[in-house]
Amino acid sequence: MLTRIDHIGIACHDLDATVEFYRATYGFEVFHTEVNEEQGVREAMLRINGTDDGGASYLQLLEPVREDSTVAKWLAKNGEGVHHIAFGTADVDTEASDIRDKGVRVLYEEPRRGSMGSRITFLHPKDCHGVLTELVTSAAVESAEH
Ligand code: V0V
Ligand code: CO
Repeated sequence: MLTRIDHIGIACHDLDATVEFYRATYGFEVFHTEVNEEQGVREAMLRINGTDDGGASYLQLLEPVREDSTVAKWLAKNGEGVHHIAFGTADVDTEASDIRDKGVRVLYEEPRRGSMGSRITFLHPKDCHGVLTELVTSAAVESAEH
């Protein structure tokens, strides 16, 4: 079951300037930042509905750290904007395999490391009516179950 919108990924050229826009305009603060070398991004997570009940969601601001990264390629073609949406689930492995069985291309054989220790995979946008779709199991869910 997909139970929530975990985050919306937004590609930007200048992470610091984009963080400042979201702070000055909406009052959103940075909850977490990291560099994900494998994905080729520097990211800031801005938490929304910031209660501790696990129901929070995030804006994930993404700046490429390599010219050959997926986000750099996307920015060169499209400019800044919404890059992907991510649905939260307690079990990314089962969701990914169920969705693969429906004929949708799941990009990774096994989920990979995502933001804040989560496990993530992606569905091909061409199989999802133009939306790059991520499935994510947060580290909090992982540690509660294992
Ligand atoms: C590409 N396309 C997209 C798209 N990226 N459509 C909607 N949204 C996107 N973000 C379309 C593109 O316009 C082309 O359509 C077609 O797909 C092929 O694209 P391409 O430019 O040739 O690029 P590819 O095929 O080399 O790569 C596209 C895929 C790649 C989706 C395979 O971006 C990928 O592997 N993405 C998953 C990883 C990722 O995005 N990581 C960054 C976020 P036309 O022109 O042929 O019609 S990392 C993250 O979210 C983390 C760490 C986290 O949440 O924790
Ligand atoms: Co993401």
